[in-house]
Amino acid sequence: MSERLLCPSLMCADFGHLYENVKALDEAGTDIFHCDIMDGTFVPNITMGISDVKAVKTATSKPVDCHLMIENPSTKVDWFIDAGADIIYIHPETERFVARTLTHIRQRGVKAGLAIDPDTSLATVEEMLPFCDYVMVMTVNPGFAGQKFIPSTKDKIRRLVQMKNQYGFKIMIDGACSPEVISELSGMGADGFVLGTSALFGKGRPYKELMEELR
Ligand code: S6P
Ligand code: MG
Repeated sequence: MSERLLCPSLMCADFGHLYENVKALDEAGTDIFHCDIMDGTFVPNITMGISDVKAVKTATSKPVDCHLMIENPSTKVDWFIDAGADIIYIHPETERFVARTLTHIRQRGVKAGLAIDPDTSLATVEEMLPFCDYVMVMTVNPGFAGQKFIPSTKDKIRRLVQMKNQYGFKIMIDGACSPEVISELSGMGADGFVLGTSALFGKGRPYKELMEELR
């Protein structure tokens, strides 16, 4: 089994010491840094923004993703690409022309991803999959860290695993990724995990120790 991608969720980091946190997470073995971008409209919260993404990029040379939980992302993806994003996720519910926006992201030399909410059916996104480098299954409703895992999302992951070789995307999991969830979903064929409060932050233990245990 290939190594799974470990992606710390920086909205859970200590923003008073963001630079040092990113450095420590980089040394601890981060594969991809995950930045949650919210607009207070699509989801009832506001977290990181363009300046934060730029600040993260000064602290690491590892890939940085931007998970856009914002309405009409087609008008804003360039802001995040210009800030240095290496991967951009959009939500299908927020965009009129999803394939066009995913294609635009790729044409700018950035990997394109789709984030699928717990209540968004695979049937409604299947035609979008050929345009994706990553498909991120939300295992909580987007907006907040520290929520409970929604078990019904497992069936969607199982069905996506059967499609991933045909389309060539990686399956990422976002939300309540505890060590137990990571172990179970890795076994099912998920390729990577966003690490928040369930596995990495607020544990009072060094990131390196926790990430080595997860591997
Ligand atoms: C939620 C966001 C996520 C969270 C992450 C937190 O809207 O997209 O990336 O930051 O899920 O992880 P946890 O372990 O606290 O649920
Ligand atoms: Mg996220």
